[in-house]
Amino acid sequence: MRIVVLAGGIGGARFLRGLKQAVPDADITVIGNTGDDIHLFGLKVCPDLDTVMYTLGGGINEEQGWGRAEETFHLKEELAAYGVGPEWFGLGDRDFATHIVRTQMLGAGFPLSAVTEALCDRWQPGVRLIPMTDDRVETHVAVEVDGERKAVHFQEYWVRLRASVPAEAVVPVGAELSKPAPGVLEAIAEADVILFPPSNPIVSVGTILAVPGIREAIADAGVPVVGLSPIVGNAPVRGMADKVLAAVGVESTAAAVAEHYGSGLLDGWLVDTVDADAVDRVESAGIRCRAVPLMMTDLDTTAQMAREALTLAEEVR
Ligand code: GDP
Ligand code: FO1
Ligand code: CA
Repeated sequence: MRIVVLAGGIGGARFLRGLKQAVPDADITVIGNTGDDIHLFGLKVCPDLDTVMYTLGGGINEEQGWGRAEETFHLKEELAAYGVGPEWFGLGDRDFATHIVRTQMLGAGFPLSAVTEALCDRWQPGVRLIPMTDDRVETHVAVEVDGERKAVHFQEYWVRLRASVPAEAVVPVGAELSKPAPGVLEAIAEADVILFPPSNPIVSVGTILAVPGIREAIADAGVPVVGLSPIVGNAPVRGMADKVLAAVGVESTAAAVAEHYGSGLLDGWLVDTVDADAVDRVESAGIRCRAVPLMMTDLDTTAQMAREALTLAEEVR
């Protein structure tokens, strides 16, 4: 079975681990969000691609959900001693090596998709990980700080400001001119099923869908498209999805997120059992819906979520 998954960072990566356990012989292509990417210290950092690569490759810091296990921060401390920041972004020594290799290869002329493949040669994530695009796309968030309206990089909004001020707009800068990376449209066209993991619907899946051609390819693929809600009990399980959903006028409920994707894109939607009363509203929107446990507490529970998603896909096929 050929499965295409549109993934952000932690929510996408943890779901993928469950999917791999549920269907060990599946051919899984992951289209990764690169809107979170940021240039720091002259290096290109791709948080969501790395979170997927490290999580599936066994190198992730499990408690944190991002960054490397057994990490140290000597390089960051040395840079700070020179007064060189930003100090608010925690890049560790082991993680730095990934960004150095990536930046060196990009400088030599390799596209990000080829660089990602090379990095995955080491980590062997067991999926084909492709960035949504080889072009530069950067998610910016419009905020008002001290009466002044300005746009900040998504990482600055989330990591430095901790999403403490309302997001007034979310813009994937550069997306409209970007092209899907090689292999993205082909994977979608050849998929048997397309899954939206419980990733952030605005700044992860939404950014991937903002690359011209990807949304259309999914809608035209003619195969089941099934998503899992990242909103449980009217709140994100972690992160700032509530803030960025508010920026686009969508309430933080499992039903509203399904409606936001819409029946033109989604065939099936899983909500958590605590949101069982959302099922009727989602089905009225023309999207088949089931309530099942959606908390990725351990690998077996997550694998069961993946099986439920594939069962729903068979029902709508
Ligand atoms: P990020 O890039 O690291 O923010 O990761 P993603 O975009 O892939 O996923 C973030 C989303 O995952 C958040 O909106 C969370 O609510 C959601 N999430 C995290 N853990 C769980 C979980 O156990 N169950 C569900 N249903 N959603 C989760
Ligand atoms: N998230 C944080 O909350 N604080 C950090 O200092 C931080 C550093 C970091 C470094 C590398 C990396 O790949 C990810 C990192 N993240 C950090 C996570 C990441 O920026 C965000 O969780 C996601 O992009 C949110 O969607
Ligand atoms: Ca992310």
